[in-house]
Amino acid sequence: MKLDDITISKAIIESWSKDLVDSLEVDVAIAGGGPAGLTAAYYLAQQGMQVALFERKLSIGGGMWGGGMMYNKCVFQEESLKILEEFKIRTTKYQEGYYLTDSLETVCNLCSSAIQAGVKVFNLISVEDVMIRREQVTGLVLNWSAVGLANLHVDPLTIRAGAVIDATGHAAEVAKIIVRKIGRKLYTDTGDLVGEQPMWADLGEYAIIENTKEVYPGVYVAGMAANAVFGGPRMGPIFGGMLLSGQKMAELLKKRGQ
Ligand code: 48H
Repeated sequence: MKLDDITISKAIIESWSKDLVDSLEVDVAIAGGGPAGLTAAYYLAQQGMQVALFERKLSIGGGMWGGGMMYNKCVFQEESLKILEEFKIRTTKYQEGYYLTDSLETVCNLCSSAIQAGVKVFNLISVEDVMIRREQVTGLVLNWSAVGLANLHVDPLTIRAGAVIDATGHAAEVAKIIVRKIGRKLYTDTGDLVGEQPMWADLGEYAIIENTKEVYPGVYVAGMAANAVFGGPRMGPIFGGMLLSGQKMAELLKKRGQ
């Protein structure tokens, strides 16, 4: 059969546009496609929620690809093994309590599981603002990452969401936008981002689970963003906390009836 170039273009444009139109009103919108965002997205979709995830970069996976200092291995603790099993990520035991994965396999499995569970992943799109109604975040404001990179003056588009997850990693970008736009009104001691603390893997990994919670009406923080907002230590290349944080987020939103 002869192939028509225009049919190929039409197929892409029509199906991608339909995905975005279908995601204009979702149960949960996630900013950031690192391990925490992908894990939360997967479990939320498994619970039957409509989930859209927006990732600034071309590739999803955030800081996971490079393992520790570009050695592409990730360390996980005992508590996260069940989640790794759920994603069919293979582990090898290093010593009691320490498990290793191939970071590339880890990212690929997280991503394919999330998409196959029904999550719509939009890469190359940045969250640049939030929509707020009566002191509640009700959606995200989006633009092409390329627009920001080229410093072009192009207005964004908006989607509505029952809940928003800030899974933007160390930068905690959604929380920062809220403080910049409406002042220090976060659910932290200061109302502002408390800031990430120095390296301490043991404390950081447990703090992150504790810090995975609502940070402003309608906005929840997961993964590294949770420690940046509520003030927990960083933990280096151990990733169990990120997956456990994503899983906890899905449980929280289930309880909230989102
Ligand atoms: C769209 C955005 C925006 C935006 C950022 O950094 P991540 O991997 O985040 P987590 O929390 O899932 O995982 C953290 C982990 O990778 C890590 O950094 C660890 C464990 N560090 C410990 C240490 O000591 O350093 O992923 C966040 C993703 C990235 O892909 C960003 O590109 C993306 O969010 N992102 N996407 N709109 N405004 N901001």
